[in-house]
This record gives sequence, structure tokens and C-alpha cells, in this order.
Amino acid sequence: MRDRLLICIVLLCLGIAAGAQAGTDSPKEMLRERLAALSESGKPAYGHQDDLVYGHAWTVTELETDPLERSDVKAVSGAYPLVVGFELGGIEKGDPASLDGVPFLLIRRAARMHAARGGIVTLSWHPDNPLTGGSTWDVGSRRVVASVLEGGEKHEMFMEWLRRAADFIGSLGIPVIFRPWHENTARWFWWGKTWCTPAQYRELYRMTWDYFTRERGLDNILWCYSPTGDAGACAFMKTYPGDDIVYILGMDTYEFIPRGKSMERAGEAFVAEIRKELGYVSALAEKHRKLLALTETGMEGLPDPVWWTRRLAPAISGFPLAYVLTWRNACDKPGHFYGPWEGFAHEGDFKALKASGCLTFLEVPQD
Ligand code: BMA
Repeated sequence: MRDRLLICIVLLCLGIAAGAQAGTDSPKEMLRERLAALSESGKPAYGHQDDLVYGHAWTVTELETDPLERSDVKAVSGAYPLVVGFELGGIEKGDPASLDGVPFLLIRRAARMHAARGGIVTLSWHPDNPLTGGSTWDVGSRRVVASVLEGGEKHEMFMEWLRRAADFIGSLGIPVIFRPWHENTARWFWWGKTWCTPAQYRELYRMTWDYFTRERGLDNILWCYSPTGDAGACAFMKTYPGDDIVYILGMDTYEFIPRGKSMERAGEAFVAEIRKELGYVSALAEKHRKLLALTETGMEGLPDPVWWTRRLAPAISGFPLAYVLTWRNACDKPGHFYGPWEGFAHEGDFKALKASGCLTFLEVPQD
């Protein structure tokens, strides 16, 4: 009897060890460890939205054959951003292209290509308003989130939307960072502040996680929660979906020049604001043992010639960030860019940032 018990215990231990091994070796876990190493290195990864699929003055047209070697960041700095963000808005309706006009076929190829080169992929999602059929920015009703939760009139349709998003993420075959229902502490998205209660928001996030993870068995997602940085610790945690499902605490904060403020003063205020916000988000990340990221930032059109070296770099220095992502360089809106591009008057400042070594890039192998 005692022998049998011993054998059972040994087998159980082996089983647990094997399970743990499978867990730590999974692509998702390896990505988590990589992000943790970046955060410990003091040199967060640099990220850029949609970097491989279009830039300030170009777009990929050969969806299936383009080598995907163009990148505004690479053209200026010689290296790809280590993190590339892609956008899923439109996937919920079965659209062939994202709301920014990028075919999902191309997004899948680019995401895989980036991962194959050693890069990291993050996904944002701006789905339409499920109650009105309007855009993601169609706000004003407190009924929208309620309508998609269990028992709501749009619940079934919304589960179909989740199904399409899950199909796409599952089809990528690579681990990704996914940050749905972002910037919820602002009012511009239908899931934002005042359009639902904190409990409804948490239910929306958890329902999404539950469907992807439990029902669909997707195991390639590091879930990121990224409110606006100006939320403050209290509001940030009020809608927190829970330690059991979130891997990364992120925040989105941009620089704007308020009317009447000089560029210099606005830049100084931005540095102070980011440091204050990262102060509380990094404390929360430490307390909850989560990774930390500046999930969206930038200054539209980069009017400040020293934004990279005198604003972004001092704003983030000393914080254990895994990555920092600046928003897209729209090819169809000339003033809507947040990353560098070749020929831009202030591109030298980005080169200086790269040369300073304070951020990690995806270097192009030299042959
Ligand atoms: C916004 C802008 C929009 C875009 C949206 C989703 O910040 O860049 O033009 O459609 O993000 O990517």
C-alpha cells in the first residue's frame, strides 16, 4: 500500500513537472519572459503601429508577395521597431480590411513575418458600436455595453463578433499581446467611462477573455489592460479585469499642445505627466506582479524637433517598461504620423534616440 502511494506521489510530481515544463516552454510564456527581460534591461522595446504595412508616403499593394521589408522606422534608423502593432477594427463584421484600410490577409502575413524575424506583435481593436451599427467612436448611450453582456439584446450578435476576432487571432500561429477595450477611462469609445459601470466593463473584458480562452482554447495571447494614463490609480483599478487574466498593465498617453502654451512648456508638461502616470502604473504593476508598457504614445505630426530625445527619453527613463509604442504613420493623412519617416525635417532626432541606445530595436542582420 505504502509503495503504491509512493508511486502515485512520484507520478503526480512528474506530471506536475511535465505540465510546468509545457507551460514555461509555451510560445506565450517565452514571449512573457522576453518582455520581462526587456523590462529588466532598462532598454524597453520600441514599437510602432502598422509599421510594415504602410508608412507616411507608401503602402503595400502586393498583398501576397511583397517582402514586407519597408518600414519608415527602418528607413530612418536602419532597424525595425521590435514591437509592431496591428489593428483588428472591422474583423468583427467580416470585413476584408481593417478600419484603416489594411487587408487582414496582409496583417496576418506581416504579423507572422515580423515574428519570424524575431519581432513582437501587439493587437489593438476598435470595433464598431454593436447597438447602433455606428463606429467605435459612436458614443452617448449607456445601453451599448449592457446590450452585449449576457442577457442583452445584442449578446448573440456580439458573440459572433468575438468569434471572428478569435478566429483571426487563432489563425496567426504566433504569440501576441492583445489589448482589447483600451482607453476605457476616457469617454471616446462606446465601452468608455460613463457609458458603462465598472462592473459592466469588467464583465465585458472577462467575457472576451473567457470566450477566447475557455471556449476557443486560444493559448497564444498575453492579455493587456491599457486605460488612459491620466486615469489615476483609483479609476485605473476600478475597472481592472483581474490578476488571474491580465499579464500586462499598459497606459496610453499622448502629447498635445494646449492653446496658448509654447512647444517648450508643452514638452516639459508631457515629461512630467508621463513620469507621474508611470509612477503609479509601475507601482501597481509591481504590486500585482504584472509587466508594464507604454502601450500608446506620441505627438501627432511631431512638431517638436526634439520630441524623441528631450521628451520621450526623459519621460520614460528609469521605469521598468517592457515596451513603448508610438502610433501609426497614416499614408492617406499626411499630417497624421507619430513615428519617424525618411525625409522628415526632424528625422535626425530619432536617429539620435536610436544611437543613444535607450530603446531596443529589431536589428537587421548584416550579411
Ligand atoms: C486613431 C487614428 C485613426 C484610426 C484609429 C484606429 O488614433 O489613427 O485614424 O482609425 O486610431 O487605428
